Order: sequence, then structure tokens, then C-alpha cells
Amino acid sequence: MMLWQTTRFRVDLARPQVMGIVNITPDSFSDGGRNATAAIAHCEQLLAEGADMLDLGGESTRPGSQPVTLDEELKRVLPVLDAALRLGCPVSIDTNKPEVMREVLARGADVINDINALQALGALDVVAAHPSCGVCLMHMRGDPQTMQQRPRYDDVLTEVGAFLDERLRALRSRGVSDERVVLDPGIGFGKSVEHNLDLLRRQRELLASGRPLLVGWSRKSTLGAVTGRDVSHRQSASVAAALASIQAGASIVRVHDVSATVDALKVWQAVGLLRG
Ligand code: HH2
Repeated sequence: MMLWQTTRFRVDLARPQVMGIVNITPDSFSDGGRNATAAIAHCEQLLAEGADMLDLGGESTRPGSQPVTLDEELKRVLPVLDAALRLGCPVSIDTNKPEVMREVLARGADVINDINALQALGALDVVAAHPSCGVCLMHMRGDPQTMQQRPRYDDVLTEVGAFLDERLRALRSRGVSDERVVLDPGIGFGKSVEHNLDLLRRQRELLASGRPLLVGWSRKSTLGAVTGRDVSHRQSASVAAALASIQAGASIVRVHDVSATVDALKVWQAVGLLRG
């Protein structure tokens, strides 16, 4: 049985898990946003829609976005985290700053989700100092400011897989057990449309690491390229990509549209297409 150890929960991955995205950024109106009260209401809403876990983020990492300061990120995330921890589900924090990781783990966060795969100075130490928190290691080429400027790979699957294996080994060497770690190919992070589609077509190759996959296709620009739809009209495309990714072996899908994704998964489950 595949399990994901997090601070408070041992998550059974026999059934695919839906991770609901909560953005705590002043410009985010539809998926959390504006202020702590709205973001907490959004957490409750996503759980009511059937999310299994929540991912809270105080910094946008969309292509071309600007970083926020440490103080600002803490001010956004901490009040929402405190409330979310009372909702009875695993709470992940999407951050690449070791100081934020330390603070949210001290308050009881279940998972550190780092688009930078704990490469910042001190990030591995923060996670290794915690006895049981979960970790999501994501692949990114470059940084959010520049990553979409002509990304190049000889073989995107091999390169993403080798990177994730290296980061998994780095955690192991610090004494972090494998069962705390999930891996993420980082759809849209320094990848062309064709790279992203390849990562889905050949996603099973990444299972060779032995760790579960968390994948985020929700509303991403590759879906815009395929459908011709702008970001506010990518729900159907996002659900299709989430299902395809689960079919290709993903254990956790990171999504904005929880209700639609959960419905689609229920149908697959009823038909018997899903594991578990
Ligand atoms: N994508 C985004 C942010 N965090 N974390 C993981 N593990 N995997 C992802 O694919 C991933 C992620 C994209 O972030 P952003 O552009 O800020 O938008 P949103 O948070 O609304 O998805």
C-alpha cells in the first residue's frame, strides 16, 4: 500500500487524492485570495466540494510573476494556516523560502510543497529537522521570472526524472525517509507545450523513482494552447488533464476546480477505472 507520511496524517494513496489550491494573493479573486477571511472561506468551500487536502500559497509563481518579501508572505499565509489546520485535512504550504518553511512547520503544517525542490540554502535542513512533515519536490528549469524563455531539453523525461531522483537522494542523505516524499514533474515550469505534453504521455516513466507523483495541470497555459481558451475557461481541459494524469499513475492532482474534478473521479471510480 502506497502511503504519504505528513505531519499529522498518513495519507493512503490507494485512492487518488484531490489537492485544492488556495491562493492568498491580493490579486486572486476566484481561488482564495484578497484577505485571510476570504481565503479561509475558500478552504471550507473546497473541502465541502470534496477536496482531500489543501495547498496554501502566499506567492504567485506564474510565469513572469515577481517574488514577495518574507514578511509579506508570512503575513498572508500564517492566519490562513492556523484556521486551515482546524479543518481536519492535511494542509500543505506552497513556498520556496526556508524561513517560511520553519515558521509554518512550527505551527503544525502537514506538507512543504516547494517548486524549487528544497534547493534554497537551508531548506533541506528545515525539513530534515522536522520528524515527520510531508514534502513535495517539484522540477523547475530556471525561475518564474525567466523560465518560459525558450526552455530546452535533450529528453525532458530523463532530465526531469534525474533531477527528482537527485533531490530525493539529497533528502535521504539528511535522514528524511522516502515515505515523506512525493515528486512532481512541474508542468509549465520551464517547459514548452510539447515538453508538458510529453511529460503526460510518458509520465509513467517517472514512477521508476518508487515515489508517488503529484501533478498540477490546472488552468495551465499548455491547456490554453491546446484548446484556444483563456485562463478563466479551462475547467473542462483541466479536468481532462487531471484524469489523464491519474490514468498515467499520478496519486495526487493539484487543482483549482475541485468539484468538477471530484465528479469526474467519481465516474471513473464507478466504472472501475481507478485503482482502489
Ligand atoms: N503549480 C503552481 C504552483 N505550485 N506546486 C506543485 N507542486 N506543482 C505545480 O504544478 C504547481 C505548484 C502554479 O502556481 P501559480 O502560477 O502561482 O498558480 P496557482 O497557484 O493558481 O496554480
